[in-house]
Amino acid sequence: MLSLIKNPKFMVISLVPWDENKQKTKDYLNEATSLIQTFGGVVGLVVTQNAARADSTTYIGKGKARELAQTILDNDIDAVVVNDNLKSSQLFNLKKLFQNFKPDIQVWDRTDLILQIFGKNAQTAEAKLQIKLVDTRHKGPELYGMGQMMSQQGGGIGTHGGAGETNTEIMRRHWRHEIKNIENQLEKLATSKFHQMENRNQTETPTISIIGYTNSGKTTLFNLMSKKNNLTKDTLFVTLDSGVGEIYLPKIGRSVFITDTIGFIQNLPSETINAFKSTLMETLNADLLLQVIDISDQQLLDKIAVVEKVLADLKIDNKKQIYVFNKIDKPNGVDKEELSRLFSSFNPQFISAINGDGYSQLLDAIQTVIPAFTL
Ligand SMILES: Nc1nc2c(ncn2[C@@H]2O[C@H](COP(=O)(O)OP(=O)(O)O)[C@@H](O)[C@H]2O)c(=O)[nH]1
Ligand SMILES: [Mg+2]
Repeated sequence: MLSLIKNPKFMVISLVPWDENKQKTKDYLNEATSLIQTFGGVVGLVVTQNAARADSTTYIGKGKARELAQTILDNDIDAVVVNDNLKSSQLFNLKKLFQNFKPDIQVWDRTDLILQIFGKNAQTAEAKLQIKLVDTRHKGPELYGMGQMMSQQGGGIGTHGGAGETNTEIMRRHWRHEIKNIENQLEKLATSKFHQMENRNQTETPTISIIGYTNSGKTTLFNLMSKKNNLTKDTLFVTLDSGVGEIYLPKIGRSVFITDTIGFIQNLPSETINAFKSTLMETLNADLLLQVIDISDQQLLDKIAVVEKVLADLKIDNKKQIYVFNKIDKPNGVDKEELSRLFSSFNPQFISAINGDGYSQLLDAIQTVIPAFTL
């Protein structure tokens, strides 16, 4: 299994439609890189393919796929991420083609990558089941395709598909049964989970969770705060096992725990939203949320709205929050005065997690919030 390999090396494949603007493509690729790093992998190679539309059978076209299969071998790639949501037949065909060259190659689309990240972070039975449910649904048509293949092979000797149809039916039935089974287990778990979080002992060490979109700088801020500066941006094996730190706050004379979280993801595939919520939920048993926002991101208002919506859905929108506008060292940021005015009730802070600007003000802000809800 891939998660056992240290620093698995990834190839990212991205299809660039002719009419797509360059910045959008770049953002999407940056996000893929960030996601792969969150998984614990290294991006070894990025391949972009200009095409008007995706190939219906292999997504990138058979010729290109053969060429890339050789590239995979030459560069010792462990896993391929196609940075899009593919039809499961496209993914299946591409995987088969690559596996002819390298049998143990992993081939994921964007949904698979996201599920793999959730899978690494999920602790509770509920989150694990939610992930399994999406994964099973996502793979279903592929299993079904295998059934069809077997039916073609099995039905070859004058049986006109008799035995084969049975195979297909067995596969489908198994798939449906599996989904029903997971749904039943989830139903059993669904009771009172939201209330478990509320009974926190106020005398415990307070916890701060860093939330926000992928690539906003959560991990960079986490490293700055917890002084785990050995995890620089070049250290690519940043696992979330190391995602809990402790800092001492001198003005209030106490320590707090700080946790990094899986980030929000742009265009999260809709079928993964429950799995995401359930995985995120586990990390949000905190006294204070720091919402990190990339100030150079022109879509930042939309992204804040998505985060707030998810917090409201999870019924944790009553938590104390500080909005941390990050990357103020970048020249093209959104206007600070405007943001201060818009979000005055969220104690907005402006920092550069990379060079430390604004960090002491952020610490001051944290220390004015923390005592407000301890005994
Ligand atoms: N210019 C600039 N880049 C930053 C800053 N903070 C983070 N980054 C970069 O943004 C990218 C994503 O950072 P990361 O901490 O991994 O984001 P995460 O996905 O939210 O954990 C990395 O390339 C960082 O080096 C900052 O304050 N200024
Ligand atoms: Mg991160």
